[in-house]
Order: sequence, then C-alpha cells, then structure tokens
Amino acid sequence: MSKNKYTVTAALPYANGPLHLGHVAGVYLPSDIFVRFLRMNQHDVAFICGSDEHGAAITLRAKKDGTSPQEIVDKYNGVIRKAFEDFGISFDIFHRTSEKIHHETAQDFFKVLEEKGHFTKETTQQYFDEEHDQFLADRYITGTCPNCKNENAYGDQCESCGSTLSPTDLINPKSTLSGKELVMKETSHWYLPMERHEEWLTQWIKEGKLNGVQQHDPKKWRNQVTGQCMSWIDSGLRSRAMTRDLEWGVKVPVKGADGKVLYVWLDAPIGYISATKQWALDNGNDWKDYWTGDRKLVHFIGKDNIVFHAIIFPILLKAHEGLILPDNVPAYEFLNLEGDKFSTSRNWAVWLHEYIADYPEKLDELKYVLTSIAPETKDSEFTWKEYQTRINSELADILGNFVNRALVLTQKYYDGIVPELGELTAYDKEVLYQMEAIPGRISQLVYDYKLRDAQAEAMNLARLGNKYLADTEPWKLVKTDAKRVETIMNIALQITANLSIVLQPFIPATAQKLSEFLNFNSSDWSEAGKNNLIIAGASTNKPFILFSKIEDEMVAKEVAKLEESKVVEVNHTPQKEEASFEEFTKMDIRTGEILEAEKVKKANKLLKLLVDTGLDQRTIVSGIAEHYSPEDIIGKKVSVLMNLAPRKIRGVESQGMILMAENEKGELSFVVPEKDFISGSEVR
Ligand code: B3M
Ligand code: ZN
Repeated sequence: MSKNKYTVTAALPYANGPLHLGHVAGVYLPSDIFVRFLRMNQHDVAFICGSDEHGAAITLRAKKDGTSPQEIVDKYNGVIRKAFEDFGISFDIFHRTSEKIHHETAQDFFKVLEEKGHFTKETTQQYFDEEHDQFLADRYITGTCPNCKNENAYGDQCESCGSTLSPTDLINPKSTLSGKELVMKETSHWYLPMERHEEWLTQWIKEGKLNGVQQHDPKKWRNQVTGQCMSWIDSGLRSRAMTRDLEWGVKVPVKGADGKVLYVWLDAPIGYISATKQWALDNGNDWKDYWTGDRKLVHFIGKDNIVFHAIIFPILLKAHEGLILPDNVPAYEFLNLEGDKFSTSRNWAVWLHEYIADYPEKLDELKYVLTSIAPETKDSEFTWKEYQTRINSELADILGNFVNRALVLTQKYYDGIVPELGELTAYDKEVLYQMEAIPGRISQLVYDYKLRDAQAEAMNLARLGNKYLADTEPWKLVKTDAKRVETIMNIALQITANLSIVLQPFIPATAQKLSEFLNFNSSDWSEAGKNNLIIAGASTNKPFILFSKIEDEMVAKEVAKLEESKVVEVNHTPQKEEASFEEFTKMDIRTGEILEAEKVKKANKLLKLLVDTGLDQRTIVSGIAEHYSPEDIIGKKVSVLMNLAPRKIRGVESQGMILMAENEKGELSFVVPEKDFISGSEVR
C-alpha cells in the first residue's frame, strides 16, 4: 500500500456532559483504531478532535445548572479530555471551539463565503419565547416529531428516530425554557442556499466525482451514509440559516449582526480546521497541508451527524474553495445499553470516566468488547453479560491461554531461551502460511472501515496459535521428541510476536505486554506475517496472566448500579387550557371519610364507596380498584368533588368524585389536607 496523507477527525463532543460508552463505541474508539493502524503503516496522519462548546445544548445545560456556559464548557472539556487521555485515545490534538483561534478561523471562514456571495440574507418569522424575550434556536424548541410522533423531539433533531428536523417541522412546538407555546417574530439571518449545490453534490455522493474527476470511492461509503444523504437531496435541499439569535457562540463578523452568532453546525465542523491550525502551530507545521492537496479527509461520526458532515460541511468546504472534501464519512449507528437507549438525561449510561476509575486495569477489555459489538451498520447493544462472555471466553480463554502456554513452556523447557526452528511438517507450513496471510486480511478490512471484522481477524491469529498448540500437544511430545517440540515452540513464539503487532491498533496495552514478554518490540505493520520475528537464542520473560476472568458478581453489581441510578424521565402532561376564577368557584370540594368499600361486579378498575362527606353519606364510584383493595381504605380521609353531576357507572349511581393524585409512575394517592379536618370542611 502506498504511503498516503490522512486528516482523521472524530466528532467534537458537546462539552455539556461526560462521555458514555455509546460515544466511545460509535466514534472515538474506531477512529483511534484506524489512526493507530495508519501510523503503523507509516502514513502521514493528523488525528483531530476537541470539544464543541457552543450551541443551545450548552446554554440549556448552563440554565439547568444555574451557571454560565463558560463554566459548563470549562468543566466538561476537562472531564472529557481526561477521559480520552486515560482511556488512551491518541488524538494529535484535543482542542476546543471556545478558543480564540477557533473564533477567528470560523469568522474568517464566514467572511470568505459571505464575500463570495454564498449566503443570502433573509428576513423571516422565527419562533420567539415572549416570557424569556428571546428568539429560540432549534435546540430550545421541543415538540412532536412529524415522523415518529416522539413528543420530545427538538427543533434540529429527533433523538428517537434520528431525523434531522427544522423547528417548523415540529407539531405543537413549545419553548424548552418556559414550556409555553411560541409566537413568531421577524428576524434576519444569513442562509446557505443548499439547493444551489444539488447537482455537484449528487454526483459527489453517488459517484465520488467532482466535475467528472474521481475524488473518492463511493463503494467504500457505508450504505446508511449514502442513503441518508440521497434521501435528504431527493427530498429537496433547502436554504438553511447559518446564524442564530443567541449570545453564546461565535459572533457573526459582519455589520448588522448584533446579537447573532454562527449556527453551531457551521461553527463546529470548522473546529476541525481551527484545531488543526493550533496543532500545526504547536508542531511547526503548515495547517494547509492537512486541508488541501492529495490528503484523505475522514470524519468519524454518529449517524445523527451524517448530513452535517456529508452534505452541509462539504458544501461549505467547496464554497470556500481550495479545501479538500471528505474521502469517507464512517458513520456509526447507535449503541444501546441493557435493552434501552443510552440516555444522559435518564442517567442510563456507563460513563467512561467512571469505568476508568472503577476498572483501570481493564481498559483493553472494554476496548475489545466495544469493538466486537460496534454498531457499524446497525444499532447494537452493550450488556454486562456479553462483556463478561467476550472477555472470559475470547480474551482469556483464547488469546490469554495461548500466549501463556507459549511463554510458560518456553520458560519450562528452555529457561526462556527461544529454541531453534527445525524441520517443518505440512501442518507447520499451513500454520505459518495462515499467520502470513492474516495481516493482509486485517489491512483490507481496516481500509474498508470494517474495524469490527478486522479485530476478529486479528483474534483469528490467536485462535490459530491456540489450536496449533492444542493439536501438537508439546507438553506430551516433549518426553519423546524434544527436537520436534523446539520447532513447535519456535512457531508458537513467532505467532505471539505477530500478535504483538496486529493487536496494537485494537488493544494496545495488551500488545505492549506481549512485547515485554518477548523482548520484541515493533510497530511496523510491514513486519507482521513474518516467521522470523523472534530469533533462536533470544531470551523471553516469564509471563503473567493477561486477562483475569470477569465474575458474575461484577456483572450483577453493574446491572444493579444502572437500575439504582437511573432517573425516571418525567413527561408531565401539558397544562390544560385556562379556566376562569368563576369556573373554579363553581366547584364544591369537601373533606370526607370512606365508610364502606366494595368491588363493582365485572369492572376490575372500579370500587363502590360509601363516603361520609360531612353533609351526607353518599355512594361514589371510583377507578382505584387496581391501586387499592376495599378493606385497606375503610376509614381513609379523602377530598370529594361534591357537585359533579351524578352519573350511572356500571349500573351504580355515583354522586361526586374522589380527588386522586397520579405520579410519573402511574401510582395513585388520595389528596387530603395536611391537618386532620372534620368531614365537610371546604377545600378551595
Ligand atoms: N457536537 C456531537 C453531537 O451531535 C456534535 C458533533 C460536532 S462535530 C463537528 O452529539
Ligand atoms: Zn422522530
């Protein structure tokens, strides 16, 4: 493979909360594996990331926490940065979009496009929250998704079905600040008329060509990426506002834009460029080398970011002129957790920083499991049970077992000295042939962004070694044919040395341990496959157990922790329409006491109650039979809506209503004064 130049970016995480395993599996770990592999193949690579520090998600969190956006981003930039460092994600730079160099870069970018006439300035009606006296950016608007009817969709995205939305798409839009309905008010913004780009974009997405010249191989793009882009294009590209009425963000650098900032999805992708600029400054490089010329730009993202990276940002890059377009946009589907979606708001997540703190000695185990289940082409699921199974039956029982045998037997038979390779049997030759072929298969899979299969192929080398020792049984043969065993152990050590190379992109810490066992250290991929990496006579070291087994207790503890710490999301029903004071005063509510209670025949939800209301004793039918048994509520204090028109319910005349409170779990409670008032006391 010729040496290429790559700029690899990983989606900039919003600095409004910690990272969970879903983020790691679906963007950061795969991009790290890809870059580690490229570096081992001597490609020229820049691995770029940083935190996304503008946008409504940040200001919403600040409002929620009663703090400032700057404090929020400072806190979470630190939390996220440390988690990446501790987990060993090997960015060349982890920058942040609140830095001055980013503001300058984004403003320059905007000015170039503005001066080239790529924006139109339009005055439109936008949603406005009168209570907070501000226009609302997409994320501030919530409502029902027109596609999947999720009632908590946002103005830019539905997190339930992944649709990209505009605020006007939402049904019954409300402000996330006041909860109130919204009004429309006039405001002006700079728009990107995306429809102008439809023709070239279609050819670029479908054929990988610009002006008929091949740019990238569309066959290597994941179907879900091409599919989502084409459905966006086929549904008609529309002008999209590239500025927002917000205080927090990159100020729009032209006259007449007071109180306006760049749209976060214009701002954030330029964060890749500003981060590259900072890194180039720090390392004496020219940032333009990484964004122009024959360099492959690769964006690792989640599927909810596809159109921003494969349609909007390419339009902006092409409009700017002179900058490269993505060679590939490997987008990941969603990773779910124990049968439910990862959710920050519901605290249904395994937080990366918590895992690192709890299991600092099991980081490669997590990397291996997450890559094994990575949602490359469809949503997948993390369960602690599968975590246990894959570590115990794959890492420990295959890789750990093989390496341990190879090194321990070398210690036992040869005092750790590598024995000579003698005459090869047909089986030996077949095993060496397979060992030689595996690195090439891994390479092809990595270049095709099939990292899950690539790791499985690397594990096949461990399987090959494990089977080779199990088939040849050197521990038996050593009594009768010591020479033969020397050859077997030499081959087992060559396989171990190859594992120390091919495992490096995936489980780098483990690969390093193998190197230490063997006193062999190479990060040169071209060495992989050779059968003479370990020289006879060289010394090896005593191994230690690579992977301790995951016990059932750990699985149980982690599952219980999830259940105990989850937050039940409260979706209160919206406030009813206004009632006048007169309407309220018509209601006569009194305290009362239940004297008798019985089930209503053929009605599992109903109880027939005899209630002392202080004015009289009356029969009331109440739908509480699934929550209370009759004998438990005799003598219970209640509040009664007295003057509700009498109704016949299942043949029983009900004279009034018992007031009940219902919580987010659907549990019921009687509503009574906090003091022990006599029956008939008025409630108003
Ligand atoms: N901050 C991540 C997200 O949508 C978003 C990515 C920006 S990459 C330029 O969760
Ligand atoms: Zn939806």
